[in-house]
Amino acid sequence: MKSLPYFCRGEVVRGFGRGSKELGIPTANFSEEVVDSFPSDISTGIYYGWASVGNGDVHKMVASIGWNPYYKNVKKSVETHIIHTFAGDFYGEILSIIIVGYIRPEKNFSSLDALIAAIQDDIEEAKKKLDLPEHQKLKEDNFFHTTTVTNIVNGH
Ligand code: ADP
Ligand code: RBF
Ligand code: MG
Repeated sequence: MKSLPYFCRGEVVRGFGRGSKELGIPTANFSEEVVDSFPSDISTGIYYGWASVGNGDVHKMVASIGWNPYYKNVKKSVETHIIHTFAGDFYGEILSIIIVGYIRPEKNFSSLDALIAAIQDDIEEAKKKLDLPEHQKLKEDNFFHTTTVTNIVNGH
């Protein structure tokens, strides 16, 4: 995947409201425009990387890109679960992410519990991978240190 690492910024919009309620794993969704702007060589699947809300701290993240086969979505989505506990929601804020590496393809599951267990494994995998020295550099990237993150900008 030649587009990795992929730098992406956009407003956090409302999704189906399933992440927190059904799964206990909230995912910040990007708008359709941002989803449509993704390069075609970033295939659907589960990824790990870095994320920051507004001008906030940089945290580890896992992201799901695709159609959520378990839910049979018709629209492609890009959803980021930030591995950090926030005080509340941040709809309307600007989320900046760097997609660093690929974990696995999207799968269908026979139960909600199996989907949740798979996501928990993804989170553990992301935590481990992002501790590697080669990935620490991207955490410090200037992309996260622009002083005024006011506009929706795609790319670097
Ligand atoms: P939706 O379907 O609207 O995306 P979710 O249940 O997936 O709803 O919840 C996502 C929302 O939860 C995000 O848009 C954000 O405002 C909030 N949120 C709180 N903590 C986190 C987190 N650690 N990672 C991602 N989103 C979070
Ligand atoms: N949905 C699926 O249908 N299949 C998956 O394999 C899958 N893996 C995911 C992995 C991660 C790390 C995350 C954050 C989400 C994943 N989802 C998957 C998406 C999940 O169904 C979605 O976040 C909820 O439907 C809330 O929108
Ligand atoms: Mg969501």
